[in-house]
Amino acid sequence: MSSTIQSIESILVDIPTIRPHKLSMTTMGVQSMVIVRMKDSDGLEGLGEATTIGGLAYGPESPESVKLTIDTYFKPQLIGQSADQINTLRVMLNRSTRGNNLAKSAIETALLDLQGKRLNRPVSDLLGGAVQQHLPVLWTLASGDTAKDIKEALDLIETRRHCAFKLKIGSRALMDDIRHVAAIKEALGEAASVRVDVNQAWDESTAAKGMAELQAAGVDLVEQPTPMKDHAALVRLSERFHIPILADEAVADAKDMYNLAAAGFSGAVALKIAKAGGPVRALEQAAVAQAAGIGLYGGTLLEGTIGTAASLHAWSTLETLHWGTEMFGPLLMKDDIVVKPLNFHDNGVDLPTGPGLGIEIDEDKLALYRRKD
Ligand code: MUC
Ligand code: MG
Repeated sequence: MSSTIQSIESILVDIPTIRPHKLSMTTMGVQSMVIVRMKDSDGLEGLGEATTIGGLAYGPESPESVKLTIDTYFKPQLIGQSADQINTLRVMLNRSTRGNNLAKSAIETALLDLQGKRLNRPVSDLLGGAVQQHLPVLWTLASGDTAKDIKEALDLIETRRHCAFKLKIGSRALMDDIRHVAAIKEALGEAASVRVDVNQAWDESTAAKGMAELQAAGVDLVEQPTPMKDHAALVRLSERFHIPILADEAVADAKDMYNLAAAGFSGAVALKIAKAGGPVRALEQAAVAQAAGIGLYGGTLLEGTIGTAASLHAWSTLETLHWGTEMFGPLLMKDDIVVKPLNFHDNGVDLPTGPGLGIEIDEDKLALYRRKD
């Protein structure tokens, strides 16, 4: 007899960041996550996480709305169902609920963790097996201060924690941003890869000027320069410049990926389990991108360790991550709610081992950081 879902708890957790993290749409001083604890009739527990950036600044779901969606809409449908029928449960939630992919991702992650624990296999095995055990991870420089960013990067290069950097730009005047990026690229030199993320802040003509300048400065990749819904602008810019574009907000799932590729886009895509609605859906998107010759990149919404581990299990099954990953979320936070943090070293991170996600909650830390009503 298969086990059934007995209980689902969703917990809001707030952890301060190590420094202000400045993006074009918000500055983060704290990261808020929803942690899902799903128990089955055998007493096993699956963990899931949903995270976003800056409340409602980044996308239409907030941590609070994710909690409400899970508690009010998903929980009554899921309790009593077979916990191992992950595809059936995904179809059920997709039929009953439009969108809300962050909440769906947290549930799919908890189901995968539970299944892995039941079968005594890591989540990567449930997804076909890991091709790589150590994944490259970049770091985002987003203090907003050029000298501070250079110092931060040089320290990280020295300790071999990271050798690739993403700079968050788009909130200042174009040439101020360009000077900031060019100074950092010059200080770090050829050995470090420097990329930028504009988070949709430019219109197409600003993007054209910006991309020409960034190309000349030796930047490797420009992420989401223009508004997410303007696929035509991304296509035109990708035809016009040889510096590649990374599509992020423009592409949430396999269907978006197909539409953008069919419109003629070339470049790369940031896969995110949260955008797609879970690790399995993110890998469907990866398959479409691969078929269209679009480069892969393991993206984050700055998840904590649970969401980061779930993403790593998915990305580890991909043969090639052309642009590596940015799964550094736990390092941006001052503390963690797990017993054994992920092991970041040699410009990357180890895939956690053990059944399920390979992650265990630290109950004291969870009690400390959970939001008090
Ligand atoms: C984004 O848009 O890519 C990923 C890294 C980071 O610093 O912000 C996120 C979101
Ligand atoms: Mg981005």
